[in-house]
Amino acid sequence: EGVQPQEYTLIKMEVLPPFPAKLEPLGGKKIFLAAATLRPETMYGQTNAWLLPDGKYGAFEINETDIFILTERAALNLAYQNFSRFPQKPCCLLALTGYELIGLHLKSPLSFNKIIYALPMLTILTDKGAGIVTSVPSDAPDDYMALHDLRTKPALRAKYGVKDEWVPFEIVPIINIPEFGDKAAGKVCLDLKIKSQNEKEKLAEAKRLTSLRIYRGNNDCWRI
Ligand code: A2H
Repeated sequence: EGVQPQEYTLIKMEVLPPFPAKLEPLGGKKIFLAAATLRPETMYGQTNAWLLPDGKYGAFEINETDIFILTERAALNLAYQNFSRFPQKPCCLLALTGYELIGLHLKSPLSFNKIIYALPMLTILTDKGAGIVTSVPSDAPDDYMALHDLRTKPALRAKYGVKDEWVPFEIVPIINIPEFGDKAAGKVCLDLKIKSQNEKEKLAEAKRLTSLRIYRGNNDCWRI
């Protein structure tokens, strides 16, 4: 099998004040966390963003007005698609760690909650997408379990300095899949008795089950 490019949709989530001291040098421009997704139609159900605490990120100048926070690798890929201040050259204004970004207040265009927060997910790969993930716990098993871990493990919240009020209170249902209901990820994770975000194999099966979709011709469900 040859290597094929993977096409993602990039979701821009605007960083809102209060800005952490670390981001102050960037003042004046719009700053976004940028997340890569295969499921842009689920953005109505987004409840937070995920990043890797130990991940290396940068604030990259994209054009006159916008700065994107993502991995260097993603910035390079964007630079080759005309998304960089300088053609084919990422322009990094500031190096950042995921840890420094936890708790950022974000505004996402379609999300039900006006403000959502950047939270830690420990299974993020920094060589995929943007290294930042938009969280849709209604439909994405990884997101559901990472949220479950944060909600049920005070020690995990303490380790990463996550305030209780940053953890989304409710899952926002958006798609009804007849066999699984409108919180398909949670239902499948429960059925498979998945205990944490680290259960890689079971989560792969949960993702397989929740992505077997057929288009039903009404707004209940798309199963493709
Ligand atoms: B998907 P593929 Cl609702 N590390 O978006 C880990 N996971 C990452 C990532 C990274 N660096 N970058 C993107 N992803 C996630 C929405 C979604 C996604 C739903 C349901 C399933 C689903 C909301 N999260 O993905 O390896 C992102 O999560 C199921 C696989 O390129 C992205 O789409 O196939 C998906 O993985 C890209 O995975």
